[in-house]
Amino acid sequence: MAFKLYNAPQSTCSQRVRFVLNAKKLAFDEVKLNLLEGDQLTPDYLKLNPNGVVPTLDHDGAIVTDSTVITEYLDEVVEHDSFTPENPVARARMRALMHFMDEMPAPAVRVPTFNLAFLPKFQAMSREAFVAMAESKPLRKEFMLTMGQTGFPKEEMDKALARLRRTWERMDREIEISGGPWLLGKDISLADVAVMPALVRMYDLNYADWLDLPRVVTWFNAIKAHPAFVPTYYHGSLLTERFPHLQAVLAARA
Ligand SMILES: N[C@@H](CCC(=O)N[C@@H](CS)C(=O)NCC(=O)O)C(=O)O
Repeated sequence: MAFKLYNAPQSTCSQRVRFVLNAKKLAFDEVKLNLLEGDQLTPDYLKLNPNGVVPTLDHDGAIVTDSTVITEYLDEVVEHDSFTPENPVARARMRALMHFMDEMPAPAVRVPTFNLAFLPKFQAMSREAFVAMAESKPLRKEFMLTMGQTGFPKEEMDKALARLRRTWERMDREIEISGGPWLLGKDISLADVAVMPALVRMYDLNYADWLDLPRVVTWFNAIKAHPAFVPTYYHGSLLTERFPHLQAVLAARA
């Protein structure tokens, strides 16, 4: 079995897939795309992933897209170190949580990410170049045009942060119900993997507003201690490692 992963080091969706590959100890050829340079929008890449986003998995020539779909696919084709409960009710619960993660924290983290880390790059572009770049994005055109070159207004930031806070509270309730330490109980599942990058991102951006939720604190420590965590978050995977200007932005906010 040969796996090739088209992804980006700092991409939260890519981090989900790298975590599962690493946890299953699967060797993979990593193709790193520079999303700010538009590598995800080239005609060749769009043939693989018409959404113009990462990650994309090539498994012996079969192309699989969308991070939650890829993690489920990997767990189906490689059975060892399973992330999926056997019981169909528990499996349905896991999938419902994965949908929740895709609906709530995954889009919400984009707002602080773009405002704090990516905006300087877009501000340095001419208006024409920025609009052309936004227009070329199959999935994120409206998102980019709404952000514009001045960034999302405070109101949008506040809404995104509120959605993230509600995510941590939901995690806290799920862990309480399941008995923890993971969302579904004693075994880690794909639902944990789905939310992991949102917490890592917000921690990196100095917005870890779950410290009053001890179950979530314990969960975060547990995922950081998982053997797949360090190989997934190799140097350059955190925004503060990739964008040195962020240190000053975060210091000014503190
Ligand atoms: N639902 C997709 C979303 C993928 C996605 O939004 N990827 C981001 C990085 S995390 C991306 O490639 N963005 C490129 C862009 O905005 O042009 C998934 O989970 O794979």
